[in-house]
Amino acid sequence: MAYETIQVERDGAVGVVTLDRPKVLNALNPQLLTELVDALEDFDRDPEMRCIALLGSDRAFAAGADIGSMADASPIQMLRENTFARIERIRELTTPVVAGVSGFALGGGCELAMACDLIVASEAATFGQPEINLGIIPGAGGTQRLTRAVGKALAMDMVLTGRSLTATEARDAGLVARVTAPEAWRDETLAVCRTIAGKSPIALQAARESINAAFETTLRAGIEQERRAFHVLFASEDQKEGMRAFLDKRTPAFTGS
Ligand code: CO8
Repeated sequence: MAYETIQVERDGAVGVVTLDRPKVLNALNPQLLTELVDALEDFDRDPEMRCIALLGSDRAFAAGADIGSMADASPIQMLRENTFARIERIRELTTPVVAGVSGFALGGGCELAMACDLIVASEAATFGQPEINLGIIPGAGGTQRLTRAVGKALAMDMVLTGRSLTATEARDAGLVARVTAPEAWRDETLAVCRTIAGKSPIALQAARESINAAFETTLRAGIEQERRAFHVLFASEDQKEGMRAFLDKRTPAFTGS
């Protein structure tokens, strides 16, 4: 498939999607969001793809929704196009998605990164929800995912004042999983993806669903869901392989069956 706003490549069992609108710091317009979701869903349908890396450039992961394409929109147009709901499709993928962030992750860019399973960031990354400066609020999950990640005090500070966090601040606050040297963010993101790609895809799916449930249900219901998922994994060949390999002192070869 030929895309105009993203680049797509394969690195073994890792699908790599790179946002590619450099002139506007990867601002997210409807075309980019459509192409991005199409590419992610294509990788997700391919059983050989075990993990997906979502990357920007050194200068910007994404500086937010494309302000030029929204400035004169009417509420009905926004409602009908519902463009930003597309990033919720990431949540429905069965393949894990790791965001690799360098430079700006602002507004919709920060929301897109937060919609991924985890974030690897360059020391030179900044995370923020500056929508308040435009007379709007985050509209793609920012008030929800940011608050769950960093807590009310910091979320209020960021969303009400528009101030950004450095990568280290974002990691310390629980938004970012790993911080790398400025030149290492892409390699580290791909290394994390390759590690994930070597695990059982069935166990990965169960793990993601269970962790996501922690944000969407009660503790008791989440623990019950986790336990059911844990029990079901004993129906998989990968569970037998994983435990046999441990006992045989060899590396397991997971097949996804
Ligand atoms: N939209 C459109 N164009 C943009 C955007 C954007 N969000 N961000 C940067 N650009 C463009 C600039 O207009 C500029 O274009 P040109 O060269 O033609 O003038 C080019 O990118 C380079 O930008 P700057 O010259 O401004 O570069 P600086 O290094 O001086 O500044 C900043 C970089 C700080 C990132 C600055 O560009 C900026 O503040 N950008 C806007 C950030 C922002 O407000 N983001 C929030 C947007 S609203 C939003 O995201 C709502 C979310 C709704 C849900 C979205 C779900 C996907």
